[in-house]
Amino acid sequence: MPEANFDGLVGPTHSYAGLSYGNVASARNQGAASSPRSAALQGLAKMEAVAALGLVQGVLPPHERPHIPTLRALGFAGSDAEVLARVAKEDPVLLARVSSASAMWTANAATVMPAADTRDGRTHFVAANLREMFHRAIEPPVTARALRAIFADSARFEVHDALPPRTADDFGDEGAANHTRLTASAANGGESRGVHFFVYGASAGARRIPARFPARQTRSASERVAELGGLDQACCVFAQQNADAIDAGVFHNDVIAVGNGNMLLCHELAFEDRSGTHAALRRAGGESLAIVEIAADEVSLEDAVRSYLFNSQLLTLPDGTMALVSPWECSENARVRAAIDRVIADPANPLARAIFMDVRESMRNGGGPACLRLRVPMTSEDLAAVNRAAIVDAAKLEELRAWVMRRYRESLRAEDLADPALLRESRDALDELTRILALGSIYDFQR
Ligand code: SUG
Repeated sequence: MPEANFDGLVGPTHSYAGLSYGNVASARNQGAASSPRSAALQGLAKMEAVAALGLVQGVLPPHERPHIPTLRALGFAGSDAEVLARVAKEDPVLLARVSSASAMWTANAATVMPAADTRDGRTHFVAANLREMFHRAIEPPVTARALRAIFADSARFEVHDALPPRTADDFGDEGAANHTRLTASAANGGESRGVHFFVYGASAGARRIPARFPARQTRSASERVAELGGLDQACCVFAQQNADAIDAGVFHNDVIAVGNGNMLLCHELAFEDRSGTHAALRRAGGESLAIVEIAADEVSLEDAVRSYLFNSQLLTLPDGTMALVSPWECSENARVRAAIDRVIADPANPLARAIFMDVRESMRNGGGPACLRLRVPMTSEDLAAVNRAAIVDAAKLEELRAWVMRRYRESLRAEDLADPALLRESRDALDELTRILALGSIYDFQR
């Protein structure tokens, strides 16, 4: 069975607050009006398109925002409305931070290590601590609760809490956005054994680190994640991301490389040690691995970041061929489009087709198709143990679309985040969603 994709449903407070330093789209769109409703519908349309390819498509819920418990922990007191009024007046940036719908990018929810590869024969999820950005660092507890509500069978699944953010060493972890599982053939599901490729931006012994923007993932975090999952060292490859790429806006590895099955599609400037990284992958992955590289004179780093070519989803279809689900922006850039056509035409790799999707609301915050999904390789027995209410079919998609149309605002501006009605609307929406997805009480306001 090909791996399943769990997409993040965009939350009712989706906004553009310029919160992520080093993410050029987030900075560029700071202050623009957003459309939570369009954003959520675009996400649902992508889920529908992937499900229509014959793949298992799941959904992960948005988080409760604005997150009042964080504000109370910072000393804001009174009724919820008073807390909102005070923070809006004293610290509007903090209000934007606790209101971000950033949990939609579920590639940052966790790292997934499937049963076929782990010591105890169970699938392990390690929630990402996302400690580099305050607005994201408040996600892990609810992410872990949501994953536990969906992957509840402890005989098959274990969901670990996020790594403690700072100890003697620095454990910044951004989840699957810096982790790629490769297999010996296009078969990427839970039956195949995999090689785990961890890409970090900083490590104690790094020769170079980015000069301008933060390196969010550390090597020590990747190593702890692999250990928690119970991976054999022999099936792990650790590599440093190119510092210049981070400084050009590649804040996660999944903005410069995407791998699936026996194919890795990457930019020439993805890794600090290009040939050493390729050689290590070939040693671990074997001769069947197709490393498809895009040269800088074919697609510049700037075009890669603008189009989000490498944030396409690379999917194995039920017939064993691969498809690329790319952002619409890739089809609008002639050089990027030509590069995709070249790779499809090349018989030396399994890519057979590309599909272009409109996820512009997410793209404006630096989140493409691959950011919006968490991959979970499973066997059909694993799938039978998953909470089925979180798997989408035509009826569930219709129900979710109707829920969005009823509950989400058409447009949102920064000043709306202080509106107590928005908080109420969001909680009511999420309360209903936990019933639609049979999640139980995962939100603080429900406990
Ligand atoms: O963490 N943007 C997200 C985008 C995450 C993309 N994920 C992957 N590459 N896997 C981030 O930078 C911007 C929010 C704002 O500015 O309002 C934001 O959080």
